[in-house]
Amino acid sequence: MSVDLEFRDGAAIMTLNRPEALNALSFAILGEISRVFDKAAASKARVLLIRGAGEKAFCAGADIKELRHRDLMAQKQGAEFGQSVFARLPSLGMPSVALINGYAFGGGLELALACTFRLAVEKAKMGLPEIKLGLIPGYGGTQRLPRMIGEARALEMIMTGRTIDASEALQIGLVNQLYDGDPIDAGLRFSAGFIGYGLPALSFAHQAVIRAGDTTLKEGLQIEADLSTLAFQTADAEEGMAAFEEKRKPEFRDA
Ligand code: CO8
Repeated sequence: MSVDLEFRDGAAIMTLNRPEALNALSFAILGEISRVFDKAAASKARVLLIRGAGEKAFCAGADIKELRHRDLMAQKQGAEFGQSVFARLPSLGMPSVALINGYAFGGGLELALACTFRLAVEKAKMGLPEIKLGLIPGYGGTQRLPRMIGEARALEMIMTGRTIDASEALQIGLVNQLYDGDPIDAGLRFSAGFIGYGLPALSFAHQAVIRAGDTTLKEGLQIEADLSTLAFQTADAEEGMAAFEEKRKPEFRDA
């Protein structure tokens, strides 16, 4: 049982490595995920790819066997802990991509929802089945899913616990793309679409879009104006605009 981290071609690759329990998220694993986030953030990686070990699952959710017989405060702290770990993703300083190679249920789907992007294999199955356990999502699902796919569809998924397949997930905008073959290769291919741009601008774009979900249009436009102004202050912006005028390829330096 571990969370592994390796680096390849500019990517930090985090693997939930507990295939015997379909990579279920014990509280210890949540702690390990947070430590891996620290290491990825301190590295020179330009994207974080997240995958599950084994053939069957990305992650089957919170470790159900750990959730029983805990008092009220422990349950609340458990939800807040998981939420706080996943909430770190948008401010890691690099985009993140969930590679959904099989089941992504409950907390596993909630981890994927907190990533910048999601790719899935054709056979992937996704859902928030907590209602079947007498529960509701606790790691951000009730908040991020409606922002991503709309309230009616999110309520249907949450209140019926229905499992959806990859093609439906693609159709409703829950995943960005389907892939086949090696997940890391697929993640790297997808990341090639943005990995060469400056990390500050990528981060500002991500922050502006994420924060839109927390606020009014008026305030959101102010956030956009502020972050756009901040982007102008970077050396990368100067380089990007100079390169346009000089008809050459820009060389961004993340500064
Ligand atoms: N937790 C613990 N163990 C799990 C989990 C899980 N979520 N999912 C699977 N496992 C274990 C099984 O117990 C089994 O172990 P064992 O061999 O020791 O019995 C092993 O993984 C393989 O699982 P299955 O034999 O069930 O494999 P199948 O291919 O038959 O079925 C499924 C796969 C459909 C994914 C099935 O395992 C399943 O339904 N799993 C549970 C999915 C689920 O309900 N997830 C939501 C969990 S709740 C949640 O995420 C709430 C988050 C917020 C909590 C906040 C509070 C702190």
